[in-house]
Amino acid sequence: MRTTQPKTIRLSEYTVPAHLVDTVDLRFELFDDGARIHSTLSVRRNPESADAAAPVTLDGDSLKLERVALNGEDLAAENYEETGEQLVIASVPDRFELTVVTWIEPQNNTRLEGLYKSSGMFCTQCEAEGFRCITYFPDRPDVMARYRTRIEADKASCPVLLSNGNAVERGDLENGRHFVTWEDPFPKPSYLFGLVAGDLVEQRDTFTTGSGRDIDLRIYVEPRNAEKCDHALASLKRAMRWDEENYGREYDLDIFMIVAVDDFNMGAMENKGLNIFNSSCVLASQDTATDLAFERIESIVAHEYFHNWSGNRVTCRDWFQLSLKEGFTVFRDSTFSADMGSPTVKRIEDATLLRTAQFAEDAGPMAHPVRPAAYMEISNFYTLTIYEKGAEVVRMIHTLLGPELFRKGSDLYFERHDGQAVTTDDFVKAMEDASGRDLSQFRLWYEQAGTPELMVSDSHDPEQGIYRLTIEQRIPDTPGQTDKKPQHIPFALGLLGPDGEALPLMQDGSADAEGAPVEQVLELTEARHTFEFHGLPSKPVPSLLRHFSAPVRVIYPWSRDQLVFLMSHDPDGFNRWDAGQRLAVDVIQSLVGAAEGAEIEPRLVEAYRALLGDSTLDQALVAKMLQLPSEAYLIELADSPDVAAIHHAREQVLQHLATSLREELIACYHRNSEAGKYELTPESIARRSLRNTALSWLLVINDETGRDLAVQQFRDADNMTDRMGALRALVNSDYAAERSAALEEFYKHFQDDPQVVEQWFSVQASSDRAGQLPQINALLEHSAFDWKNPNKIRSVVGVFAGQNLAAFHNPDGSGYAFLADQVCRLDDSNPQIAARLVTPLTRWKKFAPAYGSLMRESLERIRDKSGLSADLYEVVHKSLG
Ligand code: 0A1
Ligand code: ZN
Repeated sequence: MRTTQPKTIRLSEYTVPAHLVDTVDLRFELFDDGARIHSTLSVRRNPESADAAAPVTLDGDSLKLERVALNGEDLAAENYEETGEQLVIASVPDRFELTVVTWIEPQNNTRLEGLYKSSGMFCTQCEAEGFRCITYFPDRPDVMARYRTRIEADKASCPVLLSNGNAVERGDLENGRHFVTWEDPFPKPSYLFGLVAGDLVEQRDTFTTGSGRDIDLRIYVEPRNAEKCDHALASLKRAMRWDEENYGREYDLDIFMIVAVDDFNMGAMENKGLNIFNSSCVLASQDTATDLAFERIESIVAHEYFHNWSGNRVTCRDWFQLSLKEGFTVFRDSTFSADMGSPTVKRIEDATLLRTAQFAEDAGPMAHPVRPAAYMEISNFYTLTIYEKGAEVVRMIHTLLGPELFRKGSDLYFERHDGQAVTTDDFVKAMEDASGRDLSQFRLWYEQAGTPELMVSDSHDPEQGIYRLTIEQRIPDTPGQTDKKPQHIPFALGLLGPDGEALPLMQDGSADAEGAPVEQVLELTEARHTFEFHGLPSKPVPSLLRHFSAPVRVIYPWSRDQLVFLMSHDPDGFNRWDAGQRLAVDVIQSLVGAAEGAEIEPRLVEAYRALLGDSTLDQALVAKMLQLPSEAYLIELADSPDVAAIHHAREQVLQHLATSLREELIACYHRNSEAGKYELTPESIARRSLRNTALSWLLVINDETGRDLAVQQFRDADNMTDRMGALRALVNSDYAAERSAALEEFYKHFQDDPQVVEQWFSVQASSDRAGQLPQINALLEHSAFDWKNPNKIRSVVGVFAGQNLAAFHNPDGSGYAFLADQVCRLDDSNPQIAARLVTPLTRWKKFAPAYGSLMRESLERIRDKSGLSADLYEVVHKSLG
């Protein structure tokens, strides 16, 4: 058991750094058995620090210190203090040059923080606090310096040596070694430092900026992946152009590099000029990546690129401000993806993630504001709240200001703070100053945790033709926060007449219907508002919170008739989809715990029948509308959910739909299967999605025609979306022989491709047929499984606990015990991953007591593990507390 509690870091205790660093001169000597890092810093006292006599304090983690020198003179051990976490030198002049030499062992670094080895190459991950695992340094984002980095390594095993900025010198050394020196002219915090050394091939392209500068673009990969870079390169160029056109932001160095690494804790990292990517977020080919993977790669490449301005040129003052860069950058990449494809579909995807997973986080024990006030381990705060809710907050500012004023605000923000480390408040201030709007109440979105609930009620006065809409807001208590103030919420509204026509919104009785808008953004600022709409002889159907205009829950007593009506008439595509989801949720919920054979709403079947036959609607939207709400979402919506009952109810609805619509599904499959060249256009993607949904539904009812189509599609597919669609359908069916044959053949064919093997693991781990615990344990024993590789761990353990919910929540508690075992095992090698994986258990209070108490027991077992990491300590104690 961990006896010491990790220290809590508080925003209220922020003080400016006592010392600043202007330049950093690094020399990396890389060897097979370790690395020596020589670092020379030019340090000066910070005139803004209140503590004029403060010692110089540098952070370090797992370092072997070989030398400390001040202005070139070695310091004797009594002149500095080395604690486990810091190097402190008490007596220093106002300006000095500090040299530190450290020795580290990248080959034994399984935490994947700092400098480590992945598939034989050296690479770094320094956000948030990894730089201190390389050398002693004031490792905080408000210390910005200019870096010069010399890398020395064996020329045969590490022909490629990369770091931030521009390569300024290279040459050969003795003993078959060589070096390259890189210089980054832009001051940056240490978390943006990057280094790569290995045997890599490069794919090159160029981009000409709006002002006519040619930028050298390079993607570095292992030789076997050379053919999988085109999509990322094309995505990068689209992102570069988009940022110029939409934010006026040009790239600022002469070279932009991306490197793919197999072992990576997160998706990717925006190191200045040298983005490092998890291989799964950059490599793609028609044969190996699904449409979803292609879309994901485009958005992550854009995300990391956009950080060059929102994150790098303007960075965070401290880690409480993380959403300053992440929320804004997610908003930017999400708008970019919307522009590249279907905005409605992108909005549906974003809202689904938010409502399923971020709302759950906001209602759980780790709930925190977009700008947290305290943390123990910052790695635990790379959350959906910081990223996704943070992006929603920026989106709401965009909605409130409108596109022109928002652009004025972002221009002002970049201009005012270029080269600085700033706060979310500085961001909001720039938006206020540029627009003249008062966002003081809006700032509560950054300070208060929890998902606001809007209780909506309405009434109609036929005599006066007035429709009244009352909206009350309530923000639930979250850990450490009660009695919250009302927030400023943009609420987009439309009203529909009996034939589905959009009605003019007249809040004033004397207004003229002609000029009245048919959609309006109501601004909620009070706990309760009543809005009146005039000139309405009959009661309209309200279309509430269009486009999901705020990250809130809407509670309104929709009738099933109203939902069916909105599903086919709402001009807002998002709300059409939402009405379908609400109808399906209502139908499934009514079956939870109902007697076997209870009637399933015929209007749901008819609505889906209409959808399957509608070729006039955007097919990408139809494909989304056909997806039933996920089990995770149904669980999130329920109080005290009984997982088995929810799973069963959803299955019943799915089987009923598939049985009733069998003919339509087969027709839909064939209609969307016209032979044709594989394309990555929105239309082709929608077709593949529709036919694979149809296939999966047919196999849910073990339909023989469906089985034959799946077997044939699996064999003949010319792309991974179709091959995986067929495999998934078979794996989730009761056709055991076809399932095993397909799994075996798939593995045989793709066993040398780690990213495809990860998909192969996931499809099994997520399946209630192929992913029961004995099979999951067998996957962990599989020769392709690797406990050191986060992707493999996520694709089996993470997918099982996060997506195979009926199996994970097995009433005997075996799923929980399994997860606890894996988390404990991982905590010793990679605490960041362990602390992420434990998330499903932390929600124990939400579940029906029979589940909750077993979840709690597993959490307690983790709590009692000896040598618990700070990462896991924080998550486990906060969720048990
Ligand atoms: N800043 C990166 C994500 C990232 C965060 C933390 C990491 O290690 C703890 C690694 C990457 C992004 O937003 O893409
Ligand atoms: Zn980011």
